[in-house]
Amino acid sequence: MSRPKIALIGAGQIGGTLAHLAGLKELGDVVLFDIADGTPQGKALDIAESSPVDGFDAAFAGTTDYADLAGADVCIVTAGVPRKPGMSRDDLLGINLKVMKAVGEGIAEHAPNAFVICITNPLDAMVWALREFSGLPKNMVCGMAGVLDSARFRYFLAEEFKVSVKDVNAFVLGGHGDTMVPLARYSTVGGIPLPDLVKMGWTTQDKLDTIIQRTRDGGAEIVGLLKTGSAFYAPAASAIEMAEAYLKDQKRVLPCAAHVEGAYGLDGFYVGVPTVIGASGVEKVIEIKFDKDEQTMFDNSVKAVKGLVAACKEIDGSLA
Ligand code: A3D
Repeated sequence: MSRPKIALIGAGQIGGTLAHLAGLKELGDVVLFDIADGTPQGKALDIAESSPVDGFDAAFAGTTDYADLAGADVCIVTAGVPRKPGMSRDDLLGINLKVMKAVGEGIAEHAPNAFVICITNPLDAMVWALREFSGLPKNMVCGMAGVLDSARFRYFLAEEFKVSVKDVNAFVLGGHGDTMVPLARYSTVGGIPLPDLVKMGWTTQDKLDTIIQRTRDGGAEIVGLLKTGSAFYAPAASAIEMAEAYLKDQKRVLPCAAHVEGAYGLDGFYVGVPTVIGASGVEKVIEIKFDKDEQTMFDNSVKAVKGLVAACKEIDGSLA
């Protein structure tokens, strides 16, 4: 049986890290695609040369030709431009929308059976546009944001409680932006929900509020430190978790930007929700009950994403 084929569209900071992680985890053979000739080839060769040291078997190729995506089982899309200090994710919309058109058409022609994970920002609008341009089934196209936002929340909570990150679970839903919705009620340390931990006196509501705000600002904090680009290690690890769930039919419960039709009162729209990811892609959207405040935050987030989708339709008439 041949190995799965993983196509990474965009061989920049996240693309290169994705390729390295896919190799280390022996998820399959990797093709790196980019328009910057030399970058995908150079990164592919560099990672391949690390394989004898780390002892993993996988083929790595770099290309500027969409035809080399042929037969890919998974496509992870990071093509486009990242944020610089002072830029919001939404500032990237116009440039990255054009990139999604080229990428969507390339995937439709050469890898129509792939499970597609979009990372390019502004995430919720770009994954919607990528699905529209590619025409792939809606359950086979999703966006990575919730796993990353939840990982940031989990890390900050583990630091606050001085416990292992392994014992902290957290859910961040909604759009990937300033309006994201960290859900304290559904987040736990050793199975104990955060509001109970406040009642037990293990932390204070003020500290929890600060952590929630830091989670919302998590991407900007890294952009501010790096100055030349945005986060890439944690985003890559998060997308690899989703790809692995698909390739190994793990039925993982992961928050991701999924096409939601019916649930949450939405009528065909990409936004961050809890999902089950397995061999059929996004197999289920889990509808949880919000309390009043959570519902307000979620509605706010949906409104922001709808605004971005409307802006996409204005820029590219074929999407209207
Ligand atoms: P970067 O290192 O600049 O890599 C992007 C790559 O895309 C570059 O190598 C470009 O040459 C390439 N590229 C540009 N246009 C095209 C095209 N038309 N076809 C193919 N390749 C192209 O950026 P990065 O890897 O740091 O980030 C990639 C994207 O991910 C950006 O849009 C970021 O904003 C986004 N991002 C999203 C998250 C989420 O949580 C959703 C987190 C971090 C970054």
